[in-house]
Amino acid sequence: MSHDEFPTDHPAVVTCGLPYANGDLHVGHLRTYVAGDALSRGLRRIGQQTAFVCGSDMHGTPVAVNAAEDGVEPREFALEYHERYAETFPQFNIEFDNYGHTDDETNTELTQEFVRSWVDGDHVHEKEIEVAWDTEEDQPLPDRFVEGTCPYCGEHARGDECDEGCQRHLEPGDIEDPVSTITGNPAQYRTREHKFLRLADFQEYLQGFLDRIEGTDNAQNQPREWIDGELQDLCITRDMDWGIDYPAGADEADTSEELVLYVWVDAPIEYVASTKQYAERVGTDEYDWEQVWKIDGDAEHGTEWDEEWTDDSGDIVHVIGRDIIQHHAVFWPAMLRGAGYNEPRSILATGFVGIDGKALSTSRNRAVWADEYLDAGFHPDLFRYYIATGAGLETDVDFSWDRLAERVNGELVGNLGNFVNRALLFAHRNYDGTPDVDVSDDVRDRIEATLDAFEAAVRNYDIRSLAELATELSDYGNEYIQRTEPWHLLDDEPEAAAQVIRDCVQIAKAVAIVMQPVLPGKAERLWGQLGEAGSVADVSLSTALEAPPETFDEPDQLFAQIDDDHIVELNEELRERVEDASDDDGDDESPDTAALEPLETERIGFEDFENVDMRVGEIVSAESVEDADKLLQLAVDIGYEVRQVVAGLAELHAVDDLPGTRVILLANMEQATIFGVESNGMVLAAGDEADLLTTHDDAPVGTRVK
Ligand code: B3M
Ligand code: ZN
Repeated sequence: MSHDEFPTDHPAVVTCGLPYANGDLHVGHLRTYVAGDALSRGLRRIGQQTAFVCGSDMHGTPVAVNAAEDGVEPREFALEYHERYAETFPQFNIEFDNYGHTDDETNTELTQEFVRSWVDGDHVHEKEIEVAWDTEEDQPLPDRFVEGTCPYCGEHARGDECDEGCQRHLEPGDIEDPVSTITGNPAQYRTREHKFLRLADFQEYLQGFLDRIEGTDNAQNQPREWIDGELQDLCITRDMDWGIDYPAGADEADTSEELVLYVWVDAPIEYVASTKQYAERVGTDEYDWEQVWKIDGDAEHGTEWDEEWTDDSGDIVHVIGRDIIQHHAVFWPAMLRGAGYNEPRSILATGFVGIDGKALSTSRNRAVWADEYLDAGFHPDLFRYYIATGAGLETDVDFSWDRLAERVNGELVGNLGNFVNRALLFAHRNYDGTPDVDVSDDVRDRIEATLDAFEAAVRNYDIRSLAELATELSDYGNEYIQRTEPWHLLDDEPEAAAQVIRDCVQIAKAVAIVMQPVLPGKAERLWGQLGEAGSVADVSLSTALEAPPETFDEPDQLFAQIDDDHIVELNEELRERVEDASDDDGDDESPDTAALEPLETERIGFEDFENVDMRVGEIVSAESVEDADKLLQLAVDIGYEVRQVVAGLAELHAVDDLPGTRVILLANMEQATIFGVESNGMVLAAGDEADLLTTHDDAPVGTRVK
């Protein structure tokens, strides 16, 4: 990794987290891939040699569990999804230079090579551990075959990750109150021999690494807490058939024969494998994958970092979802270092995507699926624009059909599309193309400023700013046309009219170039409307200042208005789907009592109840709590005072909807400090969706609930 400013004179690789080949893609997945795709297009545009690679994650229990549910072999099951993903990504203009999968030969070989290097470097050891076991089925329960309680935060968790709580990785045996997902029985523990990567060997190295990496703040800051104490060993094997075999003969112990490698061993190595496949396809003279990934020299299996290695090595940029930061910022760099590989230069961890102000939930079918979006007939670039500009990369962003229509109609149809169409139509009708005058200094300066901002946004990995450049520029163009009214100048001041139109055609050309990373399909079309030859993807940034063709045809509209009826229909479909899913869950309004918590058998006296001071309150403000995905900090007015309260509502309620909401506050709750924020009371809510308790008439704020 070098820290030279992009473009460096070394090759770079941008990777995206590998989707598990176990289900349909939805807008939550797509956010990360759009960001990775836009960044690689941006890097290329500023002259950086870049490969953009990814692949399907075929192994592990995420695939095995779902394949078993369908009664299909995991390989067959995963391959089918892999093929579907390979088709879906390009439909969103997400164009990987190589899209591989973890179950192929390149990855198998590389993965086993990595493991052998760790063994040679003495970073692997074997030990006996307790693994969860289903006694009825008489089989081990790795990872997603077991569920229980997270030992760190107490939330419901999967065997290997606290997916609903603190997002930590869990080691086999960590989970409390384990239950088999196969039979629903409480799991037993049994002793087994497993292989471990000694992460503690890399502790100091990792501290240095976290100081060096670039990218989103969450990827740099969250792991610091995780590497504070001594690092736990990482169990790299599993009792399963499906996966890459632990390399035979890598060490003396023979227990390894029945073991496969943990899915998180071979998954990130696919980043290397996919880059290698790309290089082999285009020729290693053209793209040197080893320069990107490998370190030459003696220190191959050491645990130190040497700045000198960075001089000539390539740049690795990982774009991932924020739930897998620990794997990428802690385990992965240790895995790389232990095998003599280069470290990532940057990690960009994207926030989640919500649906209509609530958390996306595939089990509740509250999701907008990739195919559904395409079937609705919308151009992929509209989604790309929406998701890239909706929030900063690491912030959660909400998707709703209403908002999509609003943003497309306002910003793409009303602003960008309107500007380029006005400019090109006027130019075509009156000058048959670009008027024969020079661009004015003001417009040249404005375009130059945009090009500088483009470079800065790419260098700062600021996808949102990058995505906003085109509409900012067209806004300027619209304002320019509006102010100068060239249609009034045509007869009396033809030179002035020609100047305005010459400028506007130039602006339209610059718009095509800067919009391309995020709106690649539409940019290509605008490029054609300008009469330009070739692809807009192939030109350099400075082409934006070169004169557009002298002649071009009459342009058509770049974007079409999304109509209300269509949106009403899509909203209705989504609502019905979510309702159907909750009916299936027994989660409707007259719930099946089996799904309810049992009634408390012990009675309390009235005095006990009197000790509980509940008040009618009103939420005055709501904001997120740093590093705590589920929490919100609320200010609740309870008449006497405004209380600061921390509540687990972040994934269930939209922050903007909360102010003004009447709630019931448990006012004499013990004070607590949660994620560093003082909480002075508790907002009452019912059920998994945090249905907030309220009043139904107008009892004033501060009234006691009795
Ligand atoms: N397959 C998907 C996830 O946990 C997982 C990513 C692997 S990246 C090397 O989001
Ligand atoms: Zn947890």
